[in-house]
Amino acid sequence: MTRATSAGIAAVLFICVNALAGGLEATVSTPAGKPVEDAAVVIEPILGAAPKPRRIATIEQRNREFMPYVTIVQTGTLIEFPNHDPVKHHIYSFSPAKLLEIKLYAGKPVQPVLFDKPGEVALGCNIHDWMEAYVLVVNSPYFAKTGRDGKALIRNLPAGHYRLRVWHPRQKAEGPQRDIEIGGTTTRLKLLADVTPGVVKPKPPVESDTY
Ligand SMILES: [Cu+2]
Repeated sequence: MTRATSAGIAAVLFICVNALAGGLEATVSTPAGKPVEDAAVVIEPILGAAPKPRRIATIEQRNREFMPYVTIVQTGTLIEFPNHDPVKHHIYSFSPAKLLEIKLYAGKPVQPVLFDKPGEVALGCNIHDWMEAYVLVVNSPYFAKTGRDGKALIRNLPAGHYRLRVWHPRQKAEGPQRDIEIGGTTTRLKLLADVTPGVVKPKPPVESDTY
């Protein structure tokens, strides 16, 4: 095969893949119609295995908070926990999907942490009670998190059958899963999540922090 022919085949394949890729734009709101931020919109392929996770995710500690508040990863993803603060953190999880403890540390822990079971993981810090973050581990690479406007966009979805779920750390109950069909265009859906309002926990001034 000449180089020109293989380049031609590659171009055709690229066009075909594009033609079969679709997207999902979901808008998540409360039953009262308020946009829900930090909701996970996840779709899992019903048939066939999902591609393996490729990236390393990061949950930073900055200004004595976890950033971000919600992280969604595919099962098998490594997460790093760099501490950018001048004080130490001591982070933990008692969640069955991932038991975790990184004892008092500064800077970047040597080893990233493998999240190898699907489920919800609640993170806290032994030193700073108000620090709170969540990881949702899912058996799919196709997910997005809603912004302040309640919108989440999942791009480049291979056409096919998927099961859709919406999750939020403060949801009163997880909504029903539903099956959706993704074609060559963007599917737009309005979804509901009944969540309790966030509570701002008291955070003492930096000067009082001796760690
Ligand atoms: Cu801390």
